[in-house]
Amino acid sequence: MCRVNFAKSCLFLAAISMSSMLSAEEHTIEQKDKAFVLSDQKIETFTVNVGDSISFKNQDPWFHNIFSLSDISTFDLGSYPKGEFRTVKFETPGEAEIECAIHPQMYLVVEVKE
Ligand SMILES: [Cu+2]
Repeated sequence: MCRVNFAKSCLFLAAISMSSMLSAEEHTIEQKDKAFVLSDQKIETFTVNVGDSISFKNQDPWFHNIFSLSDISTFDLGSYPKGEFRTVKFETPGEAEIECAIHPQMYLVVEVKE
């Protein structure tokens, strides 16, 4: 009986560690006061692992856009109002420069690690 329970716990622990290795993280960065903000702090760089995604959430009473012309990630997710967000998944290691077409002062470097 004890052995069966032991084997079950081992399987359980193995499943947990595998899922944590496989599951990519989902981060949220706010667009606030025309800046990229994390935990009420303005940030200019942010590091993620390959496979992670970032949701950019508009917290300002005006539209924001999100785009990147970087080698590792090229996209333009359009403009969106307060309360909405756009999600970007990073699948290539390197650096991505994230900008807002409406506010040129908004600039974030995402470092994607392998
Ligand atoms: Cu903006």
